[in-house]
Amino acid sequence: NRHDSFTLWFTGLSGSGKSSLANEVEKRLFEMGFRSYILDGDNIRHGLNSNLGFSPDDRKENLRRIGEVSKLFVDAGVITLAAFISPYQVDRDMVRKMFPNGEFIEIFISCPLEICEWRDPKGLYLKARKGELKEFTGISAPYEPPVSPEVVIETGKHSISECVDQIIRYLKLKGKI
Ligand code: GGZ
Repeated sequence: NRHDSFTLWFTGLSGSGKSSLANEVEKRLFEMGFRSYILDGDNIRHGLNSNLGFSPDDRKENLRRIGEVSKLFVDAGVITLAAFISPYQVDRDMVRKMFPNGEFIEIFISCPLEICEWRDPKGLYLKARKGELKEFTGISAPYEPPVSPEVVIETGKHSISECVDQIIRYLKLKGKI
């Protein structure tokens, strides 16, 4: 039933594991017969939102558009997995309000800055420390941890497959899948 679709909103620092987890969750959903689609920096910031940067206003507009796109997918019956830092509580709340109750599931990818910085998969933290990247989340721009996320995942403490299991368990528990 297409009306049973929903958005999984992954929020967390760069390098916390949002995209990796979203990819693994998508695989599991696919195996279970659900259609889903991942929205992330690669397919949104390079296209639809290529005119936006990382100022607070641009991040807000980035997330507003992503919220609208997520709604379209949910309307089409596709589960959306949105993986964006989304550092501000007010912006996440704005997106939450676009959805009926229960259709916006906020997943806080909680991982200490030190671990994200140590992973530094793209070398961005190093650049930010050197001052070559302005307004970098966690270094020179804030990250506000979610006040009441539906799920908290600690990627620094558990394996990827344990983290995926935790999300799938939550979705089953809530009767979403
Ligand atoms: C944060 C930045 C920045 C700055 C470039 N601050 O690890 P990544 O590379 O692949 O993910 C980060 C991505 C963040 O974009 P989002 O659309 O998720 O951000 S937000 O939700 O706040 O709008 C990082 C890269 O873009 N990146 N400059 N200054 N991340």
